[in-house]
Amino acid sequence: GLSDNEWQHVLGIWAKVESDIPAHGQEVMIRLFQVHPETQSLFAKFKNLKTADEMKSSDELKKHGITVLTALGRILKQKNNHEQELKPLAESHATKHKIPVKYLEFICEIIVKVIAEKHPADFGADSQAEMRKALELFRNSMASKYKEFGFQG
Ligand code: BLA
Repeated sequence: GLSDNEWQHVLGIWAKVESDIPAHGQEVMIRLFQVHPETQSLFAKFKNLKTADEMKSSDELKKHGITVLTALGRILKQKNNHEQELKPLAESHATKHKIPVKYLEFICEIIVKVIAEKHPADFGADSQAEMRKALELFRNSMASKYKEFGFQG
């Protein structure tokens, strides 16, 4: 897990994300689809969105970005004790959406990049490393819960 000090830094940065969840979420989803187009095909409701402009004007996509970052924020706030918060998410992602762990890696790396671009003064190399560590913890727990739900991920 992370130390108290590391969690304090991670949640301090997350407070900046929360200053505008819709904008951060939108940017994360658009970037994910552009850098890793294969991820877009997992979403029946986003398959029709072709250009960045179409993505930007989609209320559904904006809503999904909010859902993603809100859920992730809740999990991060549990620090090293996210089991209860994470379980339903792992279940839906293992049994219903079937999202490979690799794609979780993709989105986590994009989240770090988007935060770095939007908050360059507050999110230097050390902070980025702490955030990556927190996101890795999240992913590892997802991966091990996936297996409990019979999905190899
Ligand atoms: C749906 N994804 C959801 C939901 C939540 C999240 C809370 C709705 C509730 C549920 O179905 O469990 C949460 N999504 C997240 C989080 C991340 C995220 C915390 O991306 C990242 C930190 N889910 C993924 C990834 C993909 C994904 C990497 O984690 C795709 C590359 C897909 N999530 C996905 C899909 C749905 C979903 C396809 C259903 C969307 C819908 O049709 O409403």
